[in-house]
Amino acid sequence: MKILKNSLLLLSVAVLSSCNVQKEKEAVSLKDSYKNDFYIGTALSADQIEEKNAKEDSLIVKQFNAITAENIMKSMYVHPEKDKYDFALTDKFIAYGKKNKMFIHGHTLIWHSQLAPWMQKIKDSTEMKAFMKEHITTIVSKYKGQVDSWDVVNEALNEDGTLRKSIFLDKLGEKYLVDAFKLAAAADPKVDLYYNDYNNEEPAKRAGNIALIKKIKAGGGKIDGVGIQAHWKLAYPSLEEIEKSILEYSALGIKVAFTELDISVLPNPKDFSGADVNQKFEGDPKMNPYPEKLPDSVQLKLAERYASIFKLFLKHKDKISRVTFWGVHDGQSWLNDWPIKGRTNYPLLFDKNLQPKKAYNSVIQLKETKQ
Ligand code: 9MR
Repeated sequence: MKILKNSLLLLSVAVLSSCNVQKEKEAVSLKDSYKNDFYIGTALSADQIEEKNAKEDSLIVKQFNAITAENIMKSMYVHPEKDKYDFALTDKFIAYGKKNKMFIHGHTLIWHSQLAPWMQKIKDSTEMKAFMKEHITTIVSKYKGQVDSWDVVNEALNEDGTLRKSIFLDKLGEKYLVDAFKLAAAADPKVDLYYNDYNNEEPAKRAGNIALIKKIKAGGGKIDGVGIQAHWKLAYPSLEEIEKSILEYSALGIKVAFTELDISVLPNPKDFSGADVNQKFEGDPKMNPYPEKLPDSVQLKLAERYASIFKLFLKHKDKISRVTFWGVHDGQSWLNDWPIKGRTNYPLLFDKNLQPKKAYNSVIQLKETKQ
């Protein structure tokens, strides 16, 4: 009888503890695992902001504590006509972030791309100056104290580190950069202000970016951080260049954020010599090798790549404010349609069915083994 009682006891202890392990597993999330390190963010589509899919919504709320709007805050949507702003979706975005106690990042104020057609017709410096002042002041003031950080200027640099010949540079000269930061700071003195770009971990562009940040500071602009977009590949950029970037940017006394992280696993047209991007490759099976499923071997490579990147981020967590993924799950990624339309890419931590991938486990495990 006693033996039976003891074995029953042992059995129930075992069942209970395996339930606990299961519960713990379910409770684990990116945002909780990294809560003492940096924010873990995601970019939201319009549908996600409107909570159209309950499953996606619970995944977002469970895993992430920072949000960026993937598109709806860009000029063409928010300021479609000279005298008309459309804040319907941006208001919802802010409300969503507040409701879920998330860090809210504003993307983006001054960007040459996704401009409204009327903006592209701005003809001289007077008009451009007036536009910048009105646009930045209106948007930043409206969300003063609600948006936590802004991308004030996005993608102003060429790959060689020189200034991109954008409509802003064309009409105003390089002073537009410091002016943009001054205008944003005047509208909300407490919000964090960022310069955001891609490939700015590469040496030449990084040097240009550092010079730019110094100029903004020297000109009296307030700049609090640099956004490294981090649209990366399995093999590029090297961890060395990423680490150098973290160190060199933070030596300027600013925060470093990784703002649009994703890792493409597909071949790049540029890998094929003499290749023109686009059309030519559409529908070419060689360029879309995994239309149904990512092979385990590549899944593993992606997991290893993510683990090594997050290991580096953790090493420098005192310098990193936020790591944001460019999308919630693979199904919504812009990389399914760029640089070639209609491919199936696998760049994020959750698959198109919202299931965590090996890469998710590797990022979580890094914290479990560390603590
Ligand atoms: O992910 C965005 C995609 O849905 C848009 O069509 C595209 C338009 O330019 O912008 C994408 O987001 C970009 C971001 O705003 C700035 N950095 C590069 C991102 C990927 O292109």
